[in-house]
Parts: sequence; structure tokens; C-alpha cells
Amino acid sequence: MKSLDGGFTPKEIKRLFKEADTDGSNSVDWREFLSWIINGTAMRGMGAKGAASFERLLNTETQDEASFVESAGCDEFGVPADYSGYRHVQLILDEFVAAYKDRHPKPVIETEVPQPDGRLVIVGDTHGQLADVLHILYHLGPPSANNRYLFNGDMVDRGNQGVEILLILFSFFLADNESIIVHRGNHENEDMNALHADNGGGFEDEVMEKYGLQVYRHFIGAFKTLSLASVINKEIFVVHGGLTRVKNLTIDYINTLPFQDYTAPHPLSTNVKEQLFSDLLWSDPTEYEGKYKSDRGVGIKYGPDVTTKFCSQNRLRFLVRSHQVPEDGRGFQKQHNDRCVTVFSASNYCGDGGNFGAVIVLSASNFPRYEVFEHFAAPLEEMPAIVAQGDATDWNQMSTSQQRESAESSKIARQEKTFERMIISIIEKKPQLWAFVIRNSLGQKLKADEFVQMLEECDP
Ligand SMILES: [Mn+2]
Repeated sequence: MKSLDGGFTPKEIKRLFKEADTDGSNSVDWREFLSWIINGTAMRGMGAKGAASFERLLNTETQDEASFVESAGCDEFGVPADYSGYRHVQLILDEFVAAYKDRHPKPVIETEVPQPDGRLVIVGDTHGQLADVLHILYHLGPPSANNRYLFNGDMVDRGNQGVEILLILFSFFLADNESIIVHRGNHENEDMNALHADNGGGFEDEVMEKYGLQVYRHFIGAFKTLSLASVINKEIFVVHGGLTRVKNLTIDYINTLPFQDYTAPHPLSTNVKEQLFSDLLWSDPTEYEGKYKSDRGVGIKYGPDVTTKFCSQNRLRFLVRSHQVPEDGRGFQKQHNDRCVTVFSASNYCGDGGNFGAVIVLSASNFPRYEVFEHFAAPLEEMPAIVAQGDATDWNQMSTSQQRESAESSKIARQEKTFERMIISIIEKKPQLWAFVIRNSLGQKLKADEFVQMLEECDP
């Protein structure tokens, strides 16, 4: 008998169905199906192939399943009443959604540097790198009404501690809704999160591994509430990506975007508002005047003239954006006559970037001038010891030596990554050549110089 999907035969499927149909009604509802999975009978006597196939089945979510998961509470899943782990996470997420929607119902927030002596800290991409967030919070103090933070998107994906970062930020918001503002980046987006971490995603896998599908859906719900931009003291515009293809763009027009309908619009949408939405989160500045197509496939490249016009039409001094690692391994970069400032906060990006991270600090007494603090976060496991040293630690000196120490290992890690990418593209584009590699190396890993030699021999 032909087996289905390499795992089940029709006969086996009939048997499994009967097993799941506990009340003999000749139909299996979701409650029965779930208890069948959770109490362990589902996997019993299935065999390795069957189990693998079953796992694939569970990983494939249909529309019905999604709406079921959305409406079901913990109890329906057969989770024991004494398990409190993810109930707390869900509680934080639910409360955050309600509280954030209530405090910030519009896509653009109008905020100010707290008067008379407060400050506002703008944090760029942190991409699941908890060490950077902890470094910043420790160094500049926890969020409060007088020490306000603005996280400018891309808190998740790539690094594997996006969950921890968001729960920290959301908890601070719940403690005091004047203490923190959270923007959406192009990675607070279901489609990006579904990608593998090596391809720039990873958040879905991270949440699935830590808490499962139900909690993941709540995180996605939270992403739909996050703001798209802020205006500080009516003078500084902050957004994750940058400016847009829309002519004579006003803040009022951005405020008409249906930003709570989805995490992100379709990237190829031809609807003007959806294009505007994508541009705000995806665009990059360029030194050339005008607007250009972006290599990213989403968003645009905008020149200094676009920035100048947007600022003057909206009576703004300058704009702050994130989304890119600044040049020369720095954490920030000024472009467009200092009117377009990039701030990026993930130091040693992806574990091998070798770059500094930075934050922008605006003080009430100094506005609109700002300070830039650059950092190179110590690895998470070294932090307790550093914190124990207390205020005596010279953060700047520490950053520099951290960066130097990791520079060499980063270089090696980068080379390995490049090598890996080369191999992948060869497998994809030149399978015969790859077969040749495997044959001649007898399954052993080739050294880089052997690899180069072989490519030269193979290239016609
Ligand atoms: Mn980004």
C-alpha cells in the first residue's frame, strides 16, 4: 500500500482517526484532537516515520486551526492548572495590547522630552540581542516618566532573545505608560518572523520553541498595536526606515493609515497607503538627490532633497531612523546635512559584525541638541561580574577593549559565513559541481584553499 507523505498509509490514518474519536461520534472535534495529542496516545505506536509525518501535520496550520487557537483558552488545551509559565506571558501581552491601544490609538505619537530636567533615549535595532538592551538600560537607567525611552523597531529576529526584550519593554510600559514608546520595524512582521534566523528571521521559531503557537499569536497581536512613528517636541521625526514615495507627505496623512489591521501590508501592494506604510519601515537614505528603487525590493531610497522638503513642509528640524548598520563599524551616522540621523543599537551585530551600537539621548535642558552614546555590549554571561564592579567601571574603555577582543574572532566568523553562503549557492545553482566536491573530498570538509583550487579546475 502506498504511504502518504512518507509516513502514513490510509489504513493507519483510519486507525489514528478511530483512536482520536474518543466518543465514537465518527467525527473528531478540536477538543478531542488536542486531548489525543496532549495525553500522548497520538504518538504511541506510530513509528519514527509516522511520528515525523505527524509532526509535519502539526506544523501545518490551516485557517480553521488558527481561528480555533485564537478563541481557545488554556484549559481547552489540556494544560495542567498548575502550569503558570506561559499564562503570565499571555497576560502581559493581552494587557499590553489593551493599554497601548488606549494610550496610543494613532500611528504617529506626539511626545516630548520630559520637562524640566528629564531625557528621552532613542534606541535603534536590537534584533534579539538581549545583552545590548540590558547594557543600555543599566547604563542609562530604567525607563520612567522622566527617563523616557523610544525603541525604534526591529527588536526581534536574527538574535534569539526577542521574547525577553519585548517582555521587558512591555512590562515597563504596563508599569508606567509614560516611560516607553515602542515603534514597529520591518521585523515586527509575521512574514519576516517566519523566515529562518540565517535568512534574517527567527522570531517565530524562537517563540514556538519557548511557548508555542498560542503565545506566538499574542505576540503578533502586540505587533499590530505598535506605533509607526513619533514626533518629539514637534521638531524631530522618528521612524524605523525613513521617507517615502508619497509627495508632500504630512504627519496627518500618516495618521490615516490602518496600522492596526495587520503587522505589515503586502510588500508589493500598489495601494498608496500600503506603499507609504512599507516605505516608512523599509526605506534607506542615499546621497543622490531624488527617489530611487531600493535593492531590498521594498521601500525606496530617498535623497537629501527629499529629507529637506519633508522637514520644511512639516516644520521639523531633522529625522532619526534606524534599519541599517552605519558605516565604519559605528553605531550612528549623520547624512543629508545632518538632517537624517541613523541610530543602530545591536553591537557586534549577529555575533560577528564587529560594530558598535549606539543610542541618542535628548535632554530637556539641551534640546534640540543631543548626545550619542556608543557601546559594545559584553556577552550576557559576563554581565553579572561587570555589574558587580559597580560604578568604578569605565564603560568607554570597556567597550573599546571588548570590541578589540572580539574583532579577530569576528573576522574568522565572517569568513566562515561567507564560505557557507558560497557552498549554499553552489548547491543551488551548480549541483553537478557540488557532487564533484563531495566525491573528491569523500565527505570531508574542504579547506578554503582546496576549495578555491577545485573551483578553478572546474570552471570551464
Ligand atoms: Mn530594519
